[in-house]
Amino acid sequence: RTSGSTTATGLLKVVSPDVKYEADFIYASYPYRTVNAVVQEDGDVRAEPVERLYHFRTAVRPRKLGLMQVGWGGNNGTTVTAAVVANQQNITWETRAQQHLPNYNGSLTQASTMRVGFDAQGRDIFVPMKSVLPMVEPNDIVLGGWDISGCNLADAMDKAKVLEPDLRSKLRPFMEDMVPLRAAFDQQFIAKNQQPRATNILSTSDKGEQLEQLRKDIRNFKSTKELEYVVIIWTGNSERYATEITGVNDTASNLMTAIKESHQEVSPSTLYCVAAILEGCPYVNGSPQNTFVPGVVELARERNVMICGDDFKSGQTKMKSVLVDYLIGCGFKIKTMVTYNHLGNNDMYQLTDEVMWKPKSASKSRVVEDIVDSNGVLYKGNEDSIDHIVVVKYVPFLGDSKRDVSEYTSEGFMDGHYTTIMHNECLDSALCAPLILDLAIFVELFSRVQYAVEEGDAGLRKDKYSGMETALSVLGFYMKIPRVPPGEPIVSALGRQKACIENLLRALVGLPPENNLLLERKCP
Ligand code: NAI
Ligand code: DG6
Repeated sequence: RTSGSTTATGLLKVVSPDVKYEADFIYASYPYRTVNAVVQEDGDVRAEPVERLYHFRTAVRPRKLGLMQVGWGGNNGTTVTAAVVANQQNITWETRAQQHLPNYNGSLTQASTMRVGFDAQGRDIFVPMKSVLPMVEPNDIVLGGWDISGCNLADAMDKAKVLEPDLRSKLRPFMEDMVPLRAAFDQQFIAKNQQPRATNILSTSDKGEQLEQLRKDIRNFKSTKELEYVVIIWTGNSERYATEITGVNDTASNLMTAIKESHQEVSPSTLYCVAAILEGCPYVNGSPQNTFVPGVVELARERNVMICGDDFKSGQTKMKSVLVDYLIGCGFKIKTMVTYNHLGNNDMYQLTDEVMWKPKSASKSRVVEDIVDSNGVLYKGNEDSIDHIVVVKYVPFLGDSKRDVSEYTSEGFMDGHYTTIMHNECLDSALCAPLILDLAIFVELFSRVQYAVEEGDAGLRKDKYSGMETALSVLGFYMKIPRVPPGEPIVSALGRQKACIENLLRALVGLPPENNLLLERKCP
């Protein structure tokens, strides 16, 4: 390798009059430069650069973090747990190919780096992402959660068949005492084929009582494990949509009444989420259902608790949000995207139910809309769109091994066709598990961030520090359909999403956004 770039192993410390590292907080003043644009009647655009001065302060000390997974005994839940235990205990395992060491590959916080700048010799200096700001170590996360299945985590991990047998048998002694809490269950919301699993459910079907029990579970987990902060992540089965009804789930207070009255359109996932919010715990929705009905969004804002969703973006969709951005970004007019995948895990089994498939199908289909809309040169209006086909099939023999085949056909120069065919094979849950850990780590970090802001010309001044907006769109990188605060456009392109995370981390320590200009070399 000849690039000469270096990845430093220590912590990043920024030296600048705009940045102060104190015992409790890191303070950074950050000029945010953006552009106000107006399309005029004649089609011309008036663009006006504007600047705001942000003052960030980030609490220095990561808190002792608990992660409660809803669906702890599923493929994702057990894979997350197994990986944390294997890393904590430094468990190695053999396959016929080699001996393996535990790691957190696939995680941005643990396995990616960020460019800081040039050194005196003109070499790029990188640092691990986790050394930019103090973050919780995944080995220190305390795990727990609920599942409708009462299997202990060792048995559940064996059933999931994601990890190698040698590793599973070494993990067994550490995981067989881990048993999920009883779950809030409503058979109306998941497929009938899941009902045989439902052996570990709360004894009451009254939703008000279920909510109280879930709140108690969170408080018990926090106190018995002596935790300072708990994040709750839904990695349960993908539910059907709840019907959004005026007077039922449209406002926070109507939703609370609907829960008390055990209204049939309050889903279990909404109950977990409301329990989390009322206990001041952020909630991440890893599936596509509408857990975040308007009443939940309002409640989260009222209580200032972060929410993040919807539906983990782990495999084919992630690739899609790279490839479509690349093709359209380079001026190719994609005409067809035919994307297909098959696998045989429990998640896919339950998606064979047409009603449950609906939200997942919508989630997988909508993921490139904003990228298409961003190029009105190629796509002229709503009728001019892509034939986007999404097919999934259940193939039991393959278990968690997922295969996806995608074909993209675009019109290139003078309408010459450009066809790309891709085949990926992966372990569905091994792709998703690091995202769950990253989400817990980032949510904990961003809940330690506060800001004040001033904008001279606009007369904007927010002197008192406050937390970020509760819909954590900065984590859109991890989501098929990112939840955004009111008025913020959805961004799906993976590169833009990753840049958003990196540039926010940079801003919090007073570094300018990475602009890739390298002007000091081009125009010295
Ligand atoms: P899984 O089917 O193995 O696990 C789901 C678990 O949720 C099961 O153990 C089930 O018993 C439990 N469960 C169902 N309803 C529950 C309730 N009301 N309360 C508590 N537990 C409940 O599925 P897997 O593969 O772990 O995926 C989990 C979720 O993550 C699915 O909704 C899936 O669509 C979503 N997802 C997964 C991705 C991946 O790459 N693995 C990517 C995107 C989303
Ligand atoms: C069917 O594809 C099963 C789904 O749950 C997916 O595994 C999951 O949504 C991941 O989807 P993608 O499109 O990111 O690979």
